[in-house]
Amino acid sequence: MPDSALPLPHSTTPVTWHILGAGSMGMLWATRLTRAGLPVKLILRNAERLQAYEAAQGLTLIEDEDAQQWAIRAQIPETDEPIQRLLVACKAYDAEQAVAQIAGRLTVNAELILLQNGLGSQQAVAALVPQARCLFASSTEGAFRDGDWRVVFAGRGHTWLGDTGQAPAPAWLEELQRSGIAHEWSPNILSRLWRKLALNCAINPLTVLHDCRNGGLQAHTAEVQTLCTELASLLEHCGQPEAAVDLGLEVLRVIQATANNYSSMHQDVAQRRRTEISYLLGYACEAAQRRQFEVPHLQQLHQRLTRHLQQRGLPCH
Ligand code: NAD
Ligand code: KPL
Repeated sequence: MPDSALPLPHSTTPVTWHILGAGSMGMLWATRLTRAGLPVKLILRNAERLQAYEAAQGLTLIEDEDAQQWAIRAQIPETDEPIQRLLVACKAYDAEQAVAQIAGRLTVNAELILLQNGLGSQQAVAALVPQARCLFASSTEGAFRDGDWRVVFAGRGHTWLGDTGQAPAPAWLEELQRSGIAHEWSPNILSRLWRKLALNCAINPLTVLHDCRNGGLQAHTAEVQTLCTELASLLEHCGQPEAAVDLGLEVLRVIQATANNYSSMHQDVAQRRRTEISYLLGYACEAAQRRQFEVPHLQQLHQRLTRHLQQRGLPCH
């Protein structure tokens, strides 16, 4: 057989990672994927943000006090280019609307990775794009912005990814490995998300109401444990018994291990940013109501937090 008739080697052009939302988590993923040589494109809110980004000439990742800038390509939602793989890195309250803006660009085999904390936004996005495969993620990594287009990798952690449809893990998880993004495929991602939601419900609102670091809750353990007991019953009632196991113990462990930190909700309130309350405490209370399951302490906590936010002129949803 002449050379020209040999089959061509299988083409392995990597799929572009489109990243919707260039905030803390979006930048953290974008810079690490780029560093590994993978194609990445940021989707920014509008032409004004794109212009500001272009003036900055890239994203800066600060890791172990070392800052490196990465010139990653960026575009606006209206760009006429198909999207096959999309990391949704907006806050829970922005995710649905942000995905709606680019829904027309998704290919038939598109995959979305939803990085939002809490629950509720993922289901809303999945319902919006039923043709796409939506993977849910839960992350314990920590990052914050110390300036426009700059992200500080503040806490090493782990990201669990999974498919509520029980489909197998995608082959591109290898790209996360190559990028140094610590991760694991989770066959029961909903259980992980519920567990994290319960942890956040037991800790974050109380740190706001008592205006304290996580460790400050050591002075309120009875209140924390009452919430944990109610949350554990709710998890069992919602078909998530695994997520309920030793919840109270883990909450106390997290309070101790993160004693010096301010919870993410405390930081949001201190910086007068909108919180993700509706996707944490709000979601838990609604789930209970749908099942006519009584959660008086969670409901009272939700009301206290709502009042607290209203009094400070912050959104309470
Ligand atoms: P962030 O506010 O830093 O970033 C969100 C970004 O999305 C912002 O830049 C915003 O402008 C952008 N955005 C919103 N709507 C958009 C739209 N329509 N088009 C384009 N961009 C849009 O938030 P974050 O801290 O990165 O958090 C993202 C999610 O990850 C949250 O649900 C959060 O709870 C979760 N999370 C964050 C951390 C962390 O350490 N930051 C850790 C674990 C989980
Ligand atoms: O995840 C957290 C947060 O602050 O959002 C912890 C540290 C677990 C407290 O709930």
